[in-house]
Amino acid sequence: MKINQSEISDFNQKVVKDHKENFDFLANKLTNKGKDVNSIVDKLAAFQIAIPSWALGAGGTRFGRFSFYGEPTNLEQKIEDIGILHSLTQTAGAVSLHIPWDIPSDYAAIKEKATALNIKFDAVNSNTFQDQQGAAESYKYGSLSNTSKAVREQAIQHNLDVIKIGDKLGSKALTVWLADGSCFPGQNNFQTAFQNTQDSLIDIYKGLPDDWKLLVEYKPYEPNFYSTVIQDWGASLMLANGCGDKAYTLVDLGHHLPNSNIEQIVSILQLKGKLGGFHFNDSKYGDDDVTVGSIKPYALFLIFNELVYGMENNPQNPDLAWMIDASHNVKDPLEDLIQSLEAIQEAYAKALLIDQKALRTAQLENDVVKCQEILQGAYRTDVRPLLEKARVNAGGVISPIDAYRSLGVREQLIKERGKHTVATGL
Ligand code: PSV
Ligand code: MN
Repeated sequence: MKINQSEISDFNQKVVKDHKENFDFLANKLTNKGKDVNSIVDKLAAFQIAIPSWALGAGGTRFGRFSFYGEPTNLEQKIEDIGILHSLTQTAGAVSLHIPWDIPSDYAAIKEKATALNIKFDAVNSNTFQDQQGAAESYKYGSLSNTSKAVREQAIQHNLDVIKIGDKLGSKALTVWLADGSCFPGQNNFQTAFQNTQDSLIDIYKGLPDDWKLLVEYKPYEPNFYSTVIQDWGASLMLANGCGDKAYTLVDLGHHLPNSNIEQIVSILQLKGKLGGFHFNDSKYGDDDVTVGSIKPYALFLIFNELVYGMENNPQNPDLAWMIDASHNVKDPLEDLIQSLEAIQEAYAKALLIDQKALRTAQLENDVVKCQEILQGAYRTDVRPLLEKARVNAGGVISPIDAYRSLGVREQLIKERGKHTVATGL
């Protein structure tokens, strides 16, 4: 299924009057405060977020999975789904492949499909947290950190293969997330596990094309519950530094212990030029992977405040690979992704409204109350008309969820694909 431009214009026609009134009202207010509204709208339109290839089907928990009708069954259909998201929102212009879940069978055809839908191939993700059918070695006791050289070599080779796959598609980064760790005290020698991981990552790094990045993701626990080899940003940064200039830390919002100050982590990594990628989701307890902004939108805004500061003041930090890393059991995955995309853009827009100069002055004067007023003043602004404008300018719809429903997208997908289809992934 493909949404065409006339369906988008017909939909927009119905709601454009409301949008215009709301936008003009907000644009006037912001202009009076000295904001350059057009430049904010342009920045929003330029901000593209990759959709992971595994998030288009219904997510699951370790207790079960309830499938959703009309799920995509192959990579072509997954790209089509991202095409739908992108034509509605104009913010999902990239896909992040998880290998081996989504190895293209026909590279030329998949590239052609993606190009036609204006979708780029962002970071590719390796998977050494599951055993693959027919594999000689098992990752039960770890992959890049394993005490067995044969297991480490298999895991290294897998990552090198993933780079090759990504290279054929135009990707420029490899994301490595390891489940490696231990479930019981005494099970692992921490130093050996860490050193093995470093050595393995260096071997992978050696196979990285010159214009690629290696993104090292961290996570404190799960699936291992006593220790994880790359447990936090410090471990990730040490490993990245041990590899070289093209290796960076990747922050996933759900990969922190409760109450961690993620905005501070993000800020310091940018200062050091070492923040390479970002996975969006939200959580209440752990790595819950629920819709972005559904639980802690203010925390997301504070993180974006630091990201915006870094993007404007830290030329030593490269452009980031942005990806949504969320999926669960109860929503239509496409509606869920639309909500996540909207929440990301909203937090970004609010962060762009922060008067950085006034904030800096208030900080220098230790005017704590003023600092809070500046942040919360931006946060309390309803920026949705700016998002609508950015979408319309780029050829998208004013309100994506409403359009998705009124165009009957899911019904159409069920008609095309059938009810009982299952997507690859977790
Ligand atoms: C691990 O929890 C993670 O965040 C990694 O990014 C994986 O690639 C992804 O989720 C999918 O399992
Ligand atoms: Mn992640």
